[in-house]
Amino acid sequence: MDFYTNAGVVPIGDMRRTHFTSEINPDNIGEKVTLMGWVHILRDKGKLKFLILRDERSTCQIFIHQKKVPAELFQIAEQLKPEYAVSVAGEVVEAKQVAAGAEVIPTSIRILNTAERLPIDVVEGKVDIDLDTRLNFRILDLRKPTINAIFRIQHSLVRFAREYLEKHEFVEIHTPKIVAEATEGGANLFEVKYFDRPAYLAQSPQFYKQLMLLAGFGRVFEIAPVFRAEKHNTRRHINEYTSFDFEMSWISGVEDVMRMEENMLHYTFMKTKELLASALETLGVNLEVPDVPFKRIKYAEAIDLVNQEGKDLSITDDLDPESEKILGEVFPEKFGTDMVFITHYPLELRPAYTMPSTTDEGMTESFDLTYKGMEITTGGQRIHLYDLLVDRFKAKGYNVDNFGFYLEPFKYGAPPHGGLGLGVERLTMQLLGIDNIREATLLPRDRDRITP
Ligand code: AMO
Repeated sequence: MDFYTNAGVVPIGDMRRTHFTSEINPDNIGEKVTLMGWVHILRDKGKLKFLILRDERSTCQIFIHQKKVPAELFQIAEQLKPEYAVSVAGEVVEAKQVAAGAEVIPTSIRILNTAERLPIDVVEGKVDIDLDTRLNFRILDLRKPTINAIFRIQHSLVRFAREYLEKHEFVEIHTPKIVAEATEGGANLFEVKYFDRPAYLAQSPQFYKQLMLLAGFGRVFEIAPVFRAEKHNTRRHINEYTSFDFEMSWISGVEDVMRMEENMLHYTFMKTKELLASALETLGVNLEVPDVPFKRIKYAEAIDLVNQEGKDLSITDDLDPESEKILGEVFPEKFGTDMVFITHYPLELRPAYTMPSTTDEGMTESFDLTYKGMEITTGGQRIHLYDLLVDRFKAKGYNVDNFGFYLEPFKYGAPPHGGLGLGVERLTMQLLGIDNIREATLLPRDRDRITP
């Protein structure tokens, strides 16, 4: 078949994009430009056609007046349909009636590819479609500027958090995702068939990031997928998420870890606010940058606060989603902030590797960071002393023989250390005020979904 026999479809070897749609403004009036993008909206008024062309940056109006363009071009314009991929060459002219203040009068339009009738709208706000249908057609869904903007913000969050850590001597590492043991407890582990023995998908890079400190790296970080066999579909859990982990040696206590995180997030928020202003505007989000230091309260105080609001939790109970929500309302009222560290969790609620507290009996040198009423980070000081570590593993009921690869290296001068794991999707959803974590996940994996 000849790919180029469709009317208007021609080879593209002789054309180059010169501008993004976002660059069509009064500064460029009189310039000859070539744009490439999708037919976002086509307002057809017979002899006058207004083509809104969309590319990865923005949109731009192409004004096609039958009397002012070649007949052949007008014929091509008549064939255009939503989401056709096109290139448009023409001249920038002033257009006071459009937001950009300029539009393009085309001298040539080429159809680079046609599009079938769309199963979901790519133009915002036309019809409300349910999330499940949108996720079925996620690739088209992501073409919507407001959906696309979520992931530009997510990229910015990861980019500047990474930048901050790199400035502070952290080394990026890549650790195995096929592992022999659970790091966070056995309940939500995915088993995989690994040749003739069982293996698991990593729930966290926990053991390996710690071991890399024992290997002499000083400070490490990793941004990678982790897997949790969560049994329930909730708005805050997915089965594969992106974990932003860091781990640092030679700390004098868990405070050092919290300080690193709050400064990292402050930097990340500031940079995102400054450099992604237009994506934030597309999403209608006014990003408030929390002051540093973030507020800190102890777990016992958090339990008191939720109990004052009518709950009946004991110190060893987990903060359930309802309690987190209560705290999300109480924190701004009481402390004037929605970014709060909760510290000193009880031993019962923390994994075996967590350093017991020397000041608060039965508690740990650990923390969660809550943002707008949701946990976004867990972290803490780790046990670096071999004997204590083995005791804690036994106390949690583990067979220490299975953890030799992790425990053994602690015999050889492990440095005091600590670190944290931050959920990238949760950070994104809370920052943007998104209700369901799937919206902040490019291609979500949940109990019912493993495609697209
Ligand atoms: P934890 O299990 O609390 O700690 O996870 C750390 C952070 O990961 C995010 N998160 C999730 N996000 C989406 N879907 C899920 N199912 C999900 N589960 C967790 C949350 C959470 O705060 N190894 C420790 C971290 C550490 O101490 O370094 C750990 O994994 O944002």
